[in-house]
Amino acid sequence: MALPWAFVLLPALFFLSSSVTNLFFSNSSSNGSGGRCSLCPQSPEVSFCPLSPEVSPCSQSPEVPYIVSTTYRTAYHFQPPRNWINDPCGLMYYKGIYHNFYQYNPHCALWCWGDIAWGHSVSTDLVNWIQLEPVIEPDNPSDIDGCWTGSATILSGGQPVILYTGVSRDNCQVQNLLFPKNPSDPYLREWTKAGNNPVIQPVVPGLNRSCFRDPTTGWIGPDGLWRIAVGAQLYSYNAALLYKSEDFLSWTRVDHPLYSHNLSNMWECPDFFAVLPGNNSGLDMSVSIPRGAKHALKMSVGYFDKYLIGVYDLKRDAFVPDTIVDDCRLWLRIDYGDFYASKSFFDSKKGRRIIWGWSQEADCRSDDVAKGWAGIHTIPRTIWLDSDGKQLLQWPVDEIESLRTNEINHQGLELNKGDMFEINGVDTFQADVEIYFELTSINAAEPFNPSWLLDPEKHCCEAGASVHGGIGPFGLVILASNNMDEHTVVHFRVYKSQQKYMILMCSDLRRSSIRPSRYTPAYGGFFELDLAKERKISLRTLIDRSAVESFGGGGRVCITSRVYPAVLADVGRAHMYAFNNGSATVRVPQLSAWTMRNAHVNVENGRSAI
Ligand code: DQQ
Repeated sequence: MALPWAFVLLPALFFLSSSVTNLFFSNSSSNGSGGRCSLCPQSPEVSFCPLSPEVSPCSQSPEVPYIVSTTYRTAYHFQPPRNWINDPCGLMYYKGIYHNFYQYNPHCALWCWGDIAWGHSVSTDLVNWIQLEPVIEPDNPSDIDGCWTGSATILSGGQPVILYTGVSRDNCQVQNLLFPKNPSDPYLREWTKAGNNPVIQPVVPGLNRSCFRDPTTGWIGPDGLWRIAVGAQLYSYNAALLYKSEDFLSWTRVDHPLYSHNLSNMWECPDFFAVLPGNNSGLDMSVSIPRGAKHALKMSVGYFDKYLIGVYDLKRDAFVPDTIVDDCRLWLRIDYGDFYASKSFFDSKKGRRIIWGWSQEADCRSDDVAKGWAGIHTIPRTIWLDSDGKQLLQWPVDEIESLRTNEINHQGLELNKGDMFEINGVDTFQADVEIYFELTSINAAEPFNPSWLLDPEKHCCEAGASVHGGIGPFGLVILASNNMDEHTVVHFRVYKSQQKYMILMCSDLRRSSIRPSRYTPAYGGFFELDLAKERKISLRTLIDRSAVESFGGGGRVCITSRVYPAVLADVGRAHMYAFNNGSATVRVPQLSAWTMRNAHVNVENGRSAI
């Protein structure tokens, strides 16, 4: 049985070279009974469907000491100066400005029934942001209990509009429309709620009217009319319901959904977009889509953002997945970690599609109140379809590289079983690390068991970094204290499945903090790689204090994690290592790392800058 693990560094005993040391794994702290693994995965506290109207409104967050509110605050991820955020809503590029609208509680650091408004920030580079006034707050019968998630669409004449879910009394969810008061203002500071709101009511046979929300960005359908999809739970199935309109004002439901499924939980925050296999240029859904394009349908379900690849069948006006997989546990995920409610948009400035999601805190609500803030958005990622047409790839937008400084490089390292190579010279709490692992042989790959695909988190618990394998585990140990009682591991393991190779990537948080009551699972996902052709597996990890975003295999598996190491608060210094604990030697032909500077993210009073 795989035991919970702890490793202790004994450099004097296993010293190999000036910088590569041997890794000594100890399970002495294990209780041998599954220990922390039995807690993995745990459910985070916040659950959204159905939302309970009994959640009481919260009071103003108390004044907290500066140190508490800043220790785990990210330095280059998107978050407002204070209070709660969740889903990214209407993202768009308009008149030279990027806009991020988001679910926001202007009153405190908790999600509270009746409080949720739309925050608004603007940027010229997707890195530095200025916070503006919230654009909408609940003040109307059609959104009196909350202005929930929605999307922006730029209409054919260039005019932006927003559709969002309003929660009216008794948790009845409806769709509302917003217009900018002054479309010539590139900052779009003020918006007006349409007089005829709600423009879509929950009147569908069998619809649960408390599970009818999160309209997508509009696209042009086969008849030249606008289409949107809305996430819905009906008595016997879950769906992205389809609506059409000529003018975006009056909407008719199409008599069949865009797509539906009878097993999974409610589909929140659907997203529907076109992609070209092997081409990282984005496609604009409000113009005609070229031949050969495929479509991706993403839905936020359970605790993950899942997606299907298929085609938009113009005759049937419906999404048809390339492969029907009944068990939605097997659906691919945009991110295998703490990442939810993502939304993508077409960036007309650079001709790419960008996606980002919400990463919620994994500490306690009382910590959030003490910090005075909760929730971040991930780094915006370019998203496109792999050349095999089967899976989406993601990579942090290039703009984020403008924050890189103090570059360090290593070439030609060799990591034998048990080796650790310390990466020095960068700020280990704010870093961007890119590393290639080259396999010296693929013969030692262990057999793959397809049942692992059903629960990759469980397999990451069982096959942790201390469990020796054939090829792997190898990867990065980050945010490590001197005696290793705290550390986070991002690692790979290679398996052979008939003629192909399956790579497991884990982001193991089980030892990420000695503080109690954090949510510390081992996240994981699998991807396929043709190792007979390409022997290198890449890993890029962005570390930003309490946020760790990792991209494996060129963006095939992405895992976002939230960590709260005591070493960050108490010591202010941590270690970072490349390691190998598999029997096959792994080469590192290239390792680059940078310190990441602070971005200018929604600094308070920033709005005076425009
Ligand atoms: N968050 C919003 C809902 C959405 C959920 C409420 C997903 O509209 O379904 O804040 O995180």
